[in-house]
Amino acid sequence: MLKIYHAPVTRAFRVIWVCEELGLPYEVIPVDFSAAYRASPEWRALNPVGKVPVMIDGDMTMFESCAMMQYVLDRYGDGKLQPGLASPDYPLYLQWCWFAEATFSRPLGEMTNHRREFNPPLDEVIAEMQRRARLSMQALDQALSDRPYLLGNEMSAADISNCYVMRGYRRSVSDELPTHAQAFFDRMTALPSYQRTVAADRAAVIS
Ligand SMILES: N[C@@H](CCC(=O)N[C@@H](CS)C(=O)NCC(=O)O)C(=O)O
Repeated sequence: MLKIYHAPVTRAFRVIWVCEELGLPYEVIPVDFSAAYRASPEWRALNPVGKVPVMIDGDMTMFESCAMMQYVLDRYGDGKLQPGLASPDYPLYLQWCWFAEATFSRPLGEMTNHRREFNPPLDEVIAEMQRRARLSMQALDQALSDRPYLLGNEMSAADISNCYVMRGYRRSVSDELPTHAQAFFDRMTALPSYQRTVAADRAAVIS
């Protein structure tokens, strides 16, 4: 069974959601998110840069949440939640999957790191990161202006991945989303798989 090392609200949320949507069994292993534990040799052996998450499948260990998502889809997804290589939607799928982590998530993560490392945080750094995050949100809003999901009528893992980042945007930038992005967020978070993911995420606490 897939073992997903996770701390509440962090990035394995998207991997758990994909598993829930596929009906795939998985086990969540709560991780101590303290800087001290993440710097420990034990955790660094699993994630050499001391970040969360990590996933183990048999004798395979990997980090990077979007790579995990793609691994799960390719190995266990049976063609669900992603277009095939020959589909005209395939490049768009890659674009939005990479966008979620490489572009949209980036200023949000920098804001979190900055707040953690600098006390008080520099207002101009936070304002610049919010500006960048807003630009990404506008790009998503525009893309969703004529379609329910990023690729059209079919939901894909690109939607799951970006919706996860929208949660962070609501916490760190604004809980008011532009019209189409809000409709998308409402549609995605009404899914039973989302509700089950929220429950699994909340339960990922060290006992
Ligand atoms: N690109 C990585 C980013 C991992 C990441 O930044 N994880 C956050 C939690 S969501 C973390 O561990 N932050 C602690 C830090 O960067 O010091 C992924 O998608 O897995």
